[in-house]
Amino acid sequence: MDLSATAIATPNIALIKYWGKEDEKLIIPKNSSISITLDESLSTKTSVLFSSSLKEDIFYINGEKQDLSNNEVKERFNIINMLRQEANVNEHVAVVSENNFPTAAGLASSASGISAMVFAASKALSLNKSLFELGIIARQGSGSSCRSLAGGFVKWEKGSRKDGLDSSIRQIAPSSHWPEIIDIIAIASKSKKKIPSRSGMKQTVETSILYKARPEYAEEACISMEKAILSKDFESLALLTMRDSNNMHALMLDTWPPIIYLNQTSLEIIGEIQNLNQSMGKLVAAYTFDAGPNAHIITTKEHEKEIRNILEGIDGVESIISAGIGNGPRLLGEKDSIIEKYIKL
Ligand code: 2P0
Repeated sequence: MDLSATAIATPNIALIKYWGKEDEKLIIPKNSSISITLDESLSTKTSVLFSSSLKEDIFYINGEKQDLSNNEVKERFNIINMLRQEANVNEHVAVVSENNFPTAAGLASSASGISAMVFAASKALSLNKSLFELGIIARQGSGSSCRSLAGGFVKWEKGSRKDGLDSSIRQIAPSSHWPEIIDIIAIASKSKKKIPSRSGMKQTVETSILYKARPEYAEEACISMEKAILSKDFESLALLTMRDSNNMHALMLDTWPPIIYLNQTSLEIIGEIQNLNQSMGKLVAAYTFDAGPNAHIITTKEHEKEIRNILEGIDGVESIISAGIGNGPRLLGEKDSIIEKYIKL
């Protein structure tokens, strides 16, 4: 019996970040986080096939066969086993995934990849799961991926249960609530990051002196951010976003040995966005950086041209991608399957 599905999912950009785990194994975060799910300007397409004609589990990302005996890959892929067990399916699985943007360059490819995989696998297995339930599974593959399961503005609640069953997502508002918002991404390096987020955040929690203050502050920042989103208060959103990015990167620097993701280009972008806001007499744009040097400039459509011009003039900006707010994952048809592109059945 063949069970298959193909889905598209997109990355999310966190305005209030996740950087530290309460439970390493279950991936329960130290604090809640809030993000915007991006539209399909950046996307991951994933096909999943459970079939008795497969002799082993197979996993491809961008045409590269993944080593399922590698611990990191195994940990992430385990979410397929969770779903397979729940559906009482014993067949082997093929998972094939393609990104239309650089993998592991701080553009959250794991978030769109894992959310597309969970979404497609649950559909292939006809598991009728709510977003909240899917979020609990996706979170265990990669924390931030759960936020890509819903569109618009999304909160990942840290929850309070030891088993993590209340640590999942809630949509604050759909994309239609504030469609003017965009994310202008300045690629400041396409190379793979040196320190993976997973080990980086562990090091920060273990060694940073300043980290102790983060969980409480970030929880409050989430409450303020939700209010700013619901009332479409851009200046509050911008201030909270920039301060949270600064906070996280300060903690990274305070980690021992220090973790530095920002480069000279990133710092220049911070300065230019500060200059722009100052010259406008109000906050019209906010910078935020994940585990990499690429800048995400959160702004509204009316400022896109001006900000692109500024970014184009900065040394080291390799390319610029604009993305709007997206609607979350969607299912594609059978003819869109990419399984046979890489696997002979
Ligand atoms: C975020 N990042 O909130 C933060 C900001 C990077 C910086 O979530 O260990 O790949 O798989 O749960 O989700 C990246 O970490 O880490 C991340 P795991 P994940 O978007």
